[in-house]
Amino acid sequence: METREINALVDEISNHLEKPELYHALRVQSSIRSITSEFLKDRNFIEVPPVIISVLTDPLNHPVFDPTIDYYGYRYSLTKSMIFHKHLLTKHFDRIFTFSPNIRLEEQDKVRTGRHLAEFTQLDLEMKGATRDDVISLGEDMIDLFKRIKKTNEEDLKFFGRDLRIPAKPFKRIKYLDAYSEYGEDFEHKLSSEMKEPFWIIDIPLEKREFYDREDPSRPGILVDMDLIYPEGYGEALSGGEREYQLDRIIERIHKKGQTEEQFKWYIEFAKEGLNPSAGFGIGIERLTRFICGLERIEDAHPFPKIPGHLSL
Ligand code: ASN
Repeated sequence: METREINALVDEISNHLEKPELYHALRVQSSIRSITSEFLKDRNFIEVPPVIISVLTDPLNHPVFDPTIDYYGYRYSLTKSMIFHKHLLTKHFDRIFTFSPNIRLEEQDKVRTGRHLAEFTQLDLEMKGATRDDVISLGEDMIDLFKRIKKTNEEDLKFFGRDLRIPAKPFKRIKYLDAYSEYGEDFEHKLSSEMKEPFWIIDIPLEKREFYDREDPSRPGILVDMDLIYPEGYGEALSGGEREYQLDRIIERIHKKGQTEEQFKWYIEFAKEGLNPSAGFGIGIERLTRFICGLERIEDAHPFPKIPGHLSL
């Protein structure tokens, strides 16, 4: 890389770090971290440290580049999400959460969307024996953090001119297939732009999600899971659901996705020992910051944003 290019990048980073938008957004983000963490600890969740490299990580439902590290002859992936670690933990802990750095080296279609970072933090949680309804109401109660943010970060929201609305509970639930038939392929974006309050998309079809979300035994092909979507066009906030925990179901679902048992051999071995029913979700911290502050682009919610396709520090 030429010195000229390095200097341009150094200038770009310095300008970004000086932006008042970043300063105010990070103050809000700092409150989000402490308020959500306090909220969960009050409900008997234990915070666990994140896993950064592992022999097992989320396959995701969309293609990304897969960075791996060869270490003493073993192949580790960088964490795309801690979904499997969360599920394994529910064997020994009733309720856990973690602020988990996720690396998702997105492809060309996610370059400069204003919503994607190749490195972000997800507040990921899981509850043993919980149902989707349990985690939906937990999510709705957690969103009450808006009330505290409005007080604690009054100055910051004033800077952004953001009049943050406190959503009424329960949030609206819309079935995936209903949304699809009314609004077509692009339903998430259309509904998000139209709505004034966050809403749930539930009952996502099996082929649209990873193998670990639980298929409803009474409605084959439909999962007991959900996404929370922000209003005003901000798009997806969180995703989660109930989990497959029985060995035969897990194996069947891996095959249905066209994936191999070899890919998930670690998880399968744990499933042979027995896994618990559980449910949980993960919410992106930078996207939450973006929504609360009303930021146009997610870059302003991170001091060193990894914008897909763009060189960053
Ligand atoms: N955290 C999500 C969940 O709990 C999974 C993901 O990030 N892909 O379902």
